[in-house]
Amino acid sequence: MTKPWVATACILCECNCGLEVELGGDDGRHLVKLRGDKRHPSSRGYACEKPHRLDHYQHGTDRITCPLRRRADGTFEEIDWDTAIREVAARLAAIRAEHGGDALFYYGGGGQGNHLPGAYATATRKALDIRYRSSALAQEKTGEFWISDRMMGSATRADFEHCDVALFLGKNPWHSHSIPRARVTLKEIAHDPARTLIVVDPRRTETAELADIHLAVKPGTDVWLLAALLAILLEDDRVDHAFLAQHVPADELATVTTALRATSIAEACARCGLDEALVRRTAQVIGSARAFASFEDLGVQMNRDSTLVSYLHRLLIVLTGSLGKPGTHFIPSMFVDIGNGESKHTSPVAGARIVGGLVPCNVIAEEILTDHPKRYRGMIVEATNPAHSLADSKRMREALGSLDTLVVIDIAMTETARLAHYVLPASTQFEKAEATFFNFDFPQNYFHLRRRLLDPMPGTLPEAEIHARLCEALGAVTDADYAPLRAAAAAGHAAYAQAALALLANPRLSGQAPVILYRTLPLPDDQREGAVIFGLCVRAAMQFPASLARAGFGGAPLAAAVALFEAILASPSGLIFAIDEWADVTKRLKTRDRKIHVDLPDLLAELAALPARPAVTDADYPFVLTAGERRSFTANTIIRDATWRKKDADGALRMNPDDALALGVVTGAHVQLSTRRGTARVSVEVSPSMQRGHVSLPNGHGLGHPALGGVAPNELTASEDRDRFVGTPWHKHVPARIELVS
Ligand SMILES: Nc1nc2c(c(=O)[nH]1)N[C@H]1C(S)=C(S)[C@@H](COP(=O)(O)OP(=O)(O)OC[C@H]3O[C@@H](n4cnc5c(=O)[nH]c(N)nc54)[C@H](O)[C@@H]3O)O[C@H]1N2
Ligand SMILES: Nc1nc2c(c(=O)[nH]1)N[C@H]1C(S)=C(S)[C@@H](COP(=O)(O)OP(=O)(O)OC[C@H]3O[C@@H](n4cnc5c(=O)[nH]c(N)nc54)[C@H](O)[C@@H]3O)O[C@H]1N2
Ligand code: SF4
Ligand SMILES: [Mo]
Repeated sequence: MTKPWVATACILCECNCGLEVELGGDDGRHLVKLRGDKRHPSSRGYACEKPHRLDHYQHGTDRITCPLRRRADGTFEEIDWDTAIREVAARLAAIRAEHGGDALFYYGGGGQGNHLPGAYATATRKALDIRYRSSALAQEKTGEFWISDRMMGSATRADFEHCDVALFLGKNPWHSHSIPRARVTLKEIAHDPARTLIVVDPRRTETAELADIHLAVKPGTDVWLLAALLAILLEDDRVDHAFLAQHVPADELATVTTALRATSIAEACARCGLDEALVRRTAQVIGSARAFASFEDLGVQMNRDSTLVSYLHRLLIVLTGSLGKPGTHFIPSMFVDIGNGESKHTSPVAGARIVGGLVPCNVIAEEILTDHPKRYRGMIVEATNPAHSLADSKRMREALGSLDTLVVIDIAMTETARLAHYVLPASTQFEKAEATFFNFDFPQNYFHLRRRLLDPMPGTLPEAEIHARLCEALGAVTDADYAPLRAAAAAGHAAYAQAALALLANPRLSGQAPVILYRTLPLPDDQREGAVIFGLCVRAAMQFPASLARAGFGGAPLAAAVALFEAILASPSGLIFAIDEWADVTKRLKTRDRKIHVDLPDLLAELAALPARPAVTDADYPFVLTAGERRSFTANTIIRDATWRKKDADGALRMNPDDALALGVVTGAHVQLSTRRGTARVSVEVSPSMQRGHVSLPNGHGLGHPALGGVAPNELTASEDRDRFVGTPWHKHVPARIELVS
């Protein structure tokens, strides 16, 4: 029995490309055929090779279908939902009663395509007075966000479709995507003689193969390349004076210019292993671009000097005036500000800088494994697998295992769930309404509320329901609180909106808004979990009225919000919710004086100290391991079943041919790979794409019990190997040793 094509989205990377699915199989619950959805406003029919095997997610291994409670001997017993909710609420409330909400920690909230759980979890956090939290963003993007916030008051994204010069810094979008329709856009830039594609990557990646200029830096030395590029731009006077005069305070510009000119260009090029003439040509191309778009990602953000690199990269954008013009950088209208880089607090035990409300992932274990009175004692982990994905799995396991109470909300029995006191089984992303908040398009931005394709697997619940039950069990919200809105709902969305605004003005209830909306807003079953979006529509209508109006949602804020919400419900493939104007980008700078602040003294001091710093070398660990590369069939740990991979099932260690020859190994041979933190047996893939001395392992492998398919990369990483400003890990630069196995 087959059904007609239905609209949904891919959940394997942050692009969330629109898909159409044909359901079938014996029970009608299999994702039998998938294709790109032409009606999706962002992906417009595009899809890569991965979603065709999405049924491996829906029918994944290790699926859990009953709440589990850990017994004293470490095994699990099945319990009913009422018991699970009651006991979880009681145990977390007891920790709060004794030690305060600061002793509870929330981690996660969503992966690549499922961000509604995080929105509902805000109610649970509020109900438990949880202040400290984090997510995977705090092991990748917080450096960039912090720098962007200090310089511009906001994070930016770039318009690769319309640029003439594109720069990818430590990023391989051919495989990792992160920009809409990545392969189409990359090929367009590469094949147009008037446009230039620049890739900075030690490896000759698939993207680098397409590039006009591939800068194969020595691993971990991007900071030198950026310093050189900036110094050359200034020397050649290829900066955008008009832009700078308008947006950058003159005294700050003078300070920064002086600091950047101090770099010895020849020395910097030597340090990053590049020919000075090539670097000069690159600076010239960037400096004379009509529209320069750039993207830094994990190759630099999970590497040495990551925050300094983010700063220098941002200076490159600012000095070339690459903001607020088509083909350059922009600040999108967003439902949820994903790029928040504010930093006002530090973590309670390690004193680590909290950026955008997120405690650095690399200090979480430290915040638990201590007898410090402010340590975290209870934790909720939702839609993420920190025992596998965060640095130093051994230490992470020890930390998670030592908590008084660990609650995991996941669809599968993950490495983290195995350490939990309670495991709450969630419905998959095709068994509930879902959405992504990774909507970064410009000037037209989109939103897509995906409808439920399948009924929840019996025994599982969508997170919205889990959080509602937890908040009710905690007494944060009651049936009596719902009554006025249930009454108003009968009179339609406009009356409901009025009543909701009045009710949520009550400070006791405002924090419960997601749960209250979920419990009182009548929605079709296949969109129920979309209730929280109603609140976000109201916020967007207040924040971006002109952008919404241009997309057809004008008028008084409440009326605009209702119209937008109804349009979202009526658009199964997503819709354009905001239309912006390039001229408004610089008006969105959220610094107090709306200027761009380039003078960051702490980072300039770091830059000045570079030349005196010796290069990192370690005779015992002569290789640099990139632990966690994106490849054709990797998707973080979203699919736990290794058989979904059509290629590279055991996640080979890539190695340069000369290194392989020196070691006497060939493709398929096994070697022992050791770091200061761990050892693994890996198979080798000899690859001319690698530099000598540089080896790489894929991300997301080594799942399951016993591990299937490859090495879990974080068995090899250490939590203290991290950036000194924001604590992001150095996963792309792990000193390693390789030995033969008999
Ligand atoms: N197929 C696939 N796509 C994904 C994901 C996935 O798991 N699989 N995950 C998604 C997620 S969560 C993210 S955050 C993004 C990440 O996307 P990317 O950052 O593009 O992913 P990576 O492959 O981890 O790292 C990018 C590049 O960094 C390079 N690199 C290593 N060392 C250095 C260095 O010293 N300098 C420079 N300049 N480069 C270096 C590597 O060779 C690699 O090509 O991908 C997303 N897309
Ligand atoms: N060494 C090394 N480590 C890395 C990286 C690296 O490059 N190198 N990359 C890092 C990066 S950039 C990222 S973003 C992280 C990602 O790592 P994590 O933050 O751990 O995220 P995912 O792998 O996406 O985890 C998804 C989890 O959500 C569960 N899940 C799927 N659907 C649902 C659902 O609908 N509801 C619920 N409740 N759960 C669901 C899955 O079963 C899985 O356990 O990994 C990081 N770890
Ligand atoms: S680019 Fe990302 S979201 Fe789009 S189809 Fe590929 S994996 Fe899925
Ligand atoms: Mo990520």
